[in-house]
Amino acid sequence: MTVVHIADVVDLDRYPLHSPDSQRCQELLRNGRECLREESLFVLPGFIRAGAIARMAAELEERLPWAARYEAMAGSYVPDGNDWPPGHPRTATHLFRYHQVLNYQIPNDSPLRSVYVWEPLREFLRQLMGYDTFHRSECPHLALTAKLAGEGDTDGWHFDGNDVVFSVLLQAPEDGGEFEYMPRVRSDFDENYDAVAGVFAGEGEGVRRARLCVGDLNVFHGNHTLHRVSPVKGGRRRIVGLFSYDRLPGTNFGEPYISRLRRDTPGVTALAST
Ligand SMILES: O=C(O)CCC(=O)C(=O)O
Ligand SMILES: [Fe+2]
Repeated sequence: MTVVHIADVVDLDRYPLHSPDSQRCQELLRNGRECLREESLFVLPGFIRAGAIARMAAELEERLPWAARYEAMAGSYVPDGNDWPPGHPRTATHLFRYHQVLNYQIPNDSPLRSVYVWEPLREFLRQLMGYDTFHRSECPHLALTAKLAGEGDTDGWHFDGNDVVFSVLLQAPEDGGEFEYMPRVRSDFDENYDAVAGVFAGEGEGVRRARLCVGDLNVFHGNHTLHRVSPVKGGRRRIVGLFSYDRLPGTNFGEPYISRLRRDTPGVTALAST
């Protein structure tokens, strides 16, 4: 097993998260909180060093034959158990299709995992979000995961079920695969269905397009911000690493998403999930 040194993976000169009291860290926290408040998106450019990115991308591409395939028309919301009338944004479905390398398929000595389990990053993100507690997910499938999107693959419009998503783009496609989002379209108090329906209808006013850059760490408020990844074009896959944390310890994503992955992926033996 190769020993991974975090200094070879994360640009510690630019992001000295191991020195949380440093002026630089405090400045990053201040700036990050403001970006999240105003834009719902905070980008740490060049967080991962170029050499490590190449290794991460290659490692994930190697696992493509065993990756789970997700391919479904799915809704934008985590189901709430209510019957919504036809035509309501809660009943709209969009195409989601990509390969997903699951947590248990990513080796322990992977540089991607070394970033995820790096304590200073978890603590920095906790402070950034202003949470009292902040834990890595314990889901065997989705705690640390990567999506690989080839020609035509896409993430449809959706809200995430958790508060924040942390992503690192590891390989950009030739074209397409853009991250599109409508910042804070809803809040805990107002679902703003008319605006959501407007986005679905392609009216797109207020929709932003971010061309994520390889190696940047993106912190994103996905629960209140409607977002999607437009269809990838060309032969080079879009590869993104996704880190999952939660305010509660021991989180496990479980069904129904995992059973869907299992159903769409002949030959994949997924671990039993809760
Ligand atoms: O691939 C991305 O950039 C975002 C993925 C995403 O929105 C998700 O996994 O929920
Ligand atoms: Fe998302």
